[in-house]
Amino acid sequence: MKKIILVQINYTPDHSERILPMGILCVGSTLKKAGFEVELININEKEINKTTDYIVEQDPLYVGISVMTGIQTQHSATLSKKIKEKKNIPIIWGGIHPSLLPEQCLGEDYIDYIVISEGEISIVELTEKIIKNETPSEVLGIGYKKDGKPEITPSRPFITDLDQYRLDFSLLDLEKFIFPLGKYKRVIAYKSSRGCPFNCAFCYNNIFNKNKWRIWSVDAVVEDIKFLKDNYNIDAIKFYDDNFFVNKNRALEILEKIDLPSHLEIRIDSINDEIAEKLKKYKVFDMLIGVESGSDRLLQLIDKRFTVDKVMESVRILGKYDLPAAYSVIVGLPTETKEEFESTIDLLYKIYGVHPQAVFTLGAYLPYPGSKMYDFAIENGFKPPSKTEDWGKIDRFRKDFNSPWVNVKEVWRIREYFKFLNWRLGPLIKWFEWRIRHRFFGLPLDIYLTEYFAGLAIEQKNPMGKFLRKVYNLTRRS
Ligand code: B12
Repeated sequence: MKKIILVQINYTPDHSERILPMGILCVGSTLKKAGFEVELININEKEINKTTDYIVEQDPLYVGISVMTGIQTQHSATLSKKIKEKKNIPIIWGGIHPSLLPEQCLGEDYIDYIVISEGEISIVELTEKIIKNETPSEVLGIGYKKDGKPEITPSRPFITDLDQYRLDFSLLDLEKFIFPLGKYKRVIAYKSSRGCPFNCAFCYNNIFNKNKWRIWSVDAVVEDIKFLKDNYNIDAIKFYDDNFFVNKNRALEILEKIDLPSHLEIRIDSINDEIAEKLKKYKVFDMLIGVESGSDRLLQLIDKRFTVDKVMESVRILGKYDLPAAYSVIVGLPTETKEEFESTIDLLYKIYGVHPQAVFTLGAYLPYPGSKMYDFAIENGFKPPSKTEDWGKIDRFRKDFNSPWVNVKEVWRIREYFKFLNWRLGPLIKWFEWRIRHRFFGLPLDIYLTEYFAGLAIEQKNPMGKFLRKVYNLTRRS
C-alpha cells in the first residue's frame, strides 16, 4: 500500500521550524497506530520546490498539510499547486485555517479534502475511504467535493479521553526540534491540554475548541516529559497550551512532578501571591501573558473579564517575586480611539516601571475568521481575502498588512523600542525611554542599527560580533 506524507511548512525568519510540528505529529501518530505507513516532513518556505519533487517521486496515497492562518497558508497553497501541476496526488488540508474557512478552502482546485478541528479520528476514517475510493459522506468533521462543489459533513464530537491518543515521538528526529531559549540550551515544545473555557473575542477558541478544555492526565504528561528528559537531555519545556492554568492544582502538580524549568502561558487574573510563590519554586523561567489593552472599555469589548487595575495588581506581584514575564497587548482594535491607543502604551510603560524583568510584545489587531469579533471587524472596515493564498498577507510578519484601525509601521517601531528596553543596552536605554515617553517614533535609524549590531552579537559571526557580545554581557551584569 502507498505511504502517506504529512507536511508542515514553517517560516525561517521566526525560527519556527525548530518548534515541534504538533499538528502533523498528532495525526501521524494515530495513522501509524492504525497501521498506515506515514512520513512526516517539516520544512521551511525555501524548501518548497525540493519537497514538491520528492513528494511527486514518492507518489504517496495523499499529502496532508497542516495550515495556520497567515504566511503558512500562502506557502501551503504554493506547495499544493506545485504538486498538482506535476501529478494529481490527493491533497488534504488540516489544522486551524481550513477548520475556520472550510468552504473557501474547498473552493480551491488544489485542495481535495479538508479535516475540521481535531484530526486524529477523522483522518483515519477518511484514509480508509480514500483507499476504497468511496465518497466520505459519513466521516464526521471533514469536507470534500461533490461534483466540484464543497460538501461539509456534520462536526465530530471532541475526543473524551486524550490519553488514548498519545504522541509517537519516533515519527520525528526530535533533535531537530530542540532549541535554545534564554539560558537553557535544550528546550522542546509540548502541549498538555486543548482549548480554553474563556471567550476572548479575538481568539480562535470559541469556534475551534467550542470553549471546551480537554486534557491529558498528569501521569501521561509527566511520562512524556520524563521520556524527553531521559532520552534527549531536555533542560526546559515550553508549554504551548491555550491556557495551561485552567485547573490550578493540575498545573502545579505537573510543574512539581516534571521538575524542569518551564515557559508557559497564564492569564493575568490567575496571578496571586500563592501562585507566584509556586511558579518561582517550580522554576518557571518565562510566561506569556495577554494584558491586551490599557483601556477598560476595550478590555470589555474583547471580553477579557479583567480590568486595568487587576492587571497592575498582578504585575506588582510578579515584580515582587522577580518572575520574568512577556506582556502582550493588541492595539488597533476596531473602534479604538487615539486616547485608548495611548493608554495601552502608558500601561506598558507603567508595567516597565514596576516589573524590571518584563518583556513586551505589541501587535496590531488582525481579525481571524471564526473569532467572535470577526463580523464586527468586517462591519468596521476590515476586508477579508476571498482567495486562500491571500491570507498570507494577514500576518504579523508582513509589513504590508493593511489595518483599517492603526498604522502598522508605527506599531512595529513602538514594539522595537519596547524590545530594546529589555535588552538593557547601557546608556542607550535612556534614549529609548525618552522616545517612548515623548511618543517620538519618527526617523527610526536607531532601530535598523540596533537590530544590525544585535544580530551580529547574537550570532557572534565575526570579531565585531564577539566584541559586541562581550560588551553586552558586561552592561547586563552591571
Ligand atoms: C506553536 C504555535 C505557533 C508556532 C508554530 C510553529 C510550529 N512549528 O508549529 C509559531 C510561533 C510559528 C506561530 C506563529 C503564529 N501563530 Co501560532 N500558535 C501556536 C500554538 C501555541 C500551538 C499550535 C500547535 O502546535 N497546536 C497543537 C496541535 C496538535 O493542534 P492543532 O494544530 O490544532 O492540530 C489539530 C487539528 O488542527 C488537526 N490538524 C492539524 N494539522 C493537521 C494536518 C492534517 C493533515 C490533518 C488531517 C489534521 C490536522 O489535528 C490536530 C490534532 O487534533 C497555537 C495555540 C494553541 N495552543 O494551539 C497558536 C495559534 C495557532 N497561532 C496563532 C497565530 C495568530 C499565530 C501568528 C499569526 C502569531 C501572531 N499573533 O502574529 C503566527 C502566524 C504564523 C503563520 N501563519 O505562519 C493562532 C491561530 C489563528 C489562526 N486562525 O490560525 C493560535 C490559535 C493562537 C491564538 N489563540 O490565537 N504559532
